[in-house]
Amino acid sequence: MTRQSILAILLLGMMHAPLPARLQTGVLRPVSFSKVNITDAFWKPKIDLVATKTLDACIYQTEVKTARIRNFEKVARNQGEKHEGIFYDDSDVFKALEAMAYSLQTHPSASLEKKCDEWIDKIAAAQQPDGYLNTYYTLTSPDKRYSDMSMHEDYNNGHLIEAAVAYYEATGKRKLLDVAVRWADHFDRIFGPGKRHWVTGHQELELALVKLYRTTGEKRYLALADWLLAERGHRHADGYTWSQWKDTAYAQDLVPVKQQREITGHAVRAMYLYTGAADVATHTGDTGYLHAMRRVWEDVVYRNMYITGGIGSAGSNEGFSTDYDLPNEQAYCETCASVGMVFWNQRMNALTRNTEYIDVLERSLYNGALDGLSLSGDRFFYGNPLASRGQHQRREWFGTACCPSNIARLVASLGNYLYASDDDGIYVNLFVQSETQINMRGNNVGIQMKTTYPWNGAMTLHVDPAKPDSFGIRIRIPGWLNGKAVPGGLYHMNTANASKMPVFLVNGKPVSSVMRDGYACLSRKWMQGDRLTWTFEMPVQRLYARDEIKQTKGRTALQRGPLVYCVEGVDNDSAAWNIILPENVKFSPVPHSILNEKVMALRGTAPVLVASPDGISAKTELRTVTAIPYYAWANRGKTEMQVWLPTRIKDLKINY
Ligand code: FUB
Ligand code: ZN
Repeated sequence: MTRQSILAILLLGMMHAPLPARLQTGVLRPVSFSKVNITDAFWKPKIDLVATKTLDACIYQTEVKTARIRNFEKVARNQGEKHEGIFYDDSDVFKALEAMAYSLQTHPSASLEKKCDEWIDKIAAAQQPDGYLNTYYTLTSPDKRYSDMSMHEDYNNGHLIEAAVAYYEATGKRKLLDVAVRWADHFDRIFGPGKRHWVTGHQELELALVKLYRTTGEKRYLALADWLLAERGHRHADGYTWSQWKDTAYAQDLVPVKQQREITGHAVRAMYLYTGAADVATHTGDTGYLHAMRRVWEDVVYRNMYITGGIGSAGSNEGFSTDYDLPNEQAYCETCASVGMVFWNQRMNALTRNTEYIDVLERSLYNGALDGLSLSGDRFFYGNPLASRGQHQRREWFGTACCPSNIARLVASLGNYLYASDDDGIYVNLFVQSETQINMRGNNVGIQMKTTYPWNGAMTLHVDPAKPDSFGIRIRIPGWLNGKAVPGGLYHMNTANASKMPVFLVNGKPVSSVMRDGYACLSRKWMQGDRLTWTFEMPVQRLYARDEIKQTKGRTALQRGPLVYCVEGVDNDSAAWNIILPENVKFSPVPHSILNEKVMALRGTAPVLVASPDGISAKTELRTVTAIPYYAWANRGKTEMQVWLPTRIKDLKINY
């Protein structure tokens, strides 16, 4: 029996599971970004910016301003020099390398490749004869290796593996891959069934090992990833100092992964864990992970996610607190956590073919994650609050610098998230102007998407099979189009009951489609040069939150297409906390510039609380209010900002 058919049987066995998705055989195959040429007016400049600015910033910080690269040099010199920085700083080197590798595929650059090779030589020189690699322990206390599961030795090298795979794919050069393989083999010799337990204090290695398995074909890596997942929830970490958190929920070690029902603890750890579990399930067909992940996903999306797709409201654990506790000004919403949402939701979509996951992915991508990167490309947000009195500012770097290279690698590899395929058809998940070729059962199909999304919903998809062929094109119908802000209804839209299904035209003639799990499926014999067109209406939508979220009570937010909006003082007479949006205030899209970024702002006339000339009382006065896409705030100096605005004067609270 083939792996495919085993997976088919396992998945069919889940037909009675409480999963809304229709489970089918196999999993979707996302089209790799290396096969997608993005020409999009929104994303292409951002991908270019990462190549020209963000990576330079990462390189400068990694090798000049901080000792991250110097630590590797010190290990290689072996002169008893001191480690500088934090024990997980190696991971930032690897994550930057991964982003550089992705960028090399879309922006070949001899100097960038030379820089990568230089770093790789230094990394390789720091690897110990037995394969061990970690600058902190090697310089500080080599005798304490693997004595504390919270110390990120495996997390760091998970990022090594991801970088190695990316660089090998970009250049065909094996040196870093060989380092990664040596480390993985070394780890595999020590940990595993019948060997030592390892309950990582920061998940990441699991998903990395699946990548290593895919690249090398070595099944041991997949088995090791599966074993690492199975280690959780059995108190194997007792006696190890990683229980510094005491609360084992922090690193999702409270119960075995397959029994998990609730989201707990540190948000980035959780996202990497579930991404790894989905990757393992993709290859093993283990439905236990899928069931658990659906339950946990519902807990995230139905009760614990911001309207921006950001997650992890509390700074104390960089993660989740209690259900519906979603403060705005104090929102933690780490950039890495939104990046993790993109990773995890893509895998869930591939496993289930359900667009709910892409709706969430799109929300996190365009809002919570993209907000982490400045319009200049060289300033970053670590946390992404939904309200500010002007105290927040993007920064050049951070002591814990996980976010800059994370957003860089996501944007550099954006093409990964647009298209997917299976044996029956092609899936269009995100709407980004681009071209690709997809192999449909041996027939090469050229795909070209034309759009100015997210500003406008008009779409043209050129479908160009090498030979006329029957297959499906499945277009994701975004949830927001039909007034469904988020799956589960944590937020709802004023257009909740309106159905805005677009009319699909092939070569100008209407064609019928069938809705399945959020996709409009168009099955037909596609001919060379076929042109599929449709338009998503993009009204300005008002959003409201469930009453359980006390911080958004009596408030409303604005969204258009996939973009969540905010009001920023710089566009509104220096203030954003005095604006009221009663139901009757209408907003219209207007072209607007934020530095060099051309956006559609939303403009309306709304009551604004202003002080009387006597300075004692205040009154409302109607003023023009401008809202901008949330991702673009905090690029023009320190200024007030709010995503959620009160609908009545009594809700103009100072604290929320
Ligand atoms: O622990 C490494 C990284 O630092 C985590 O992923 C981030 O959340 C930050 O805590
Ligand atoms: Zn981070």
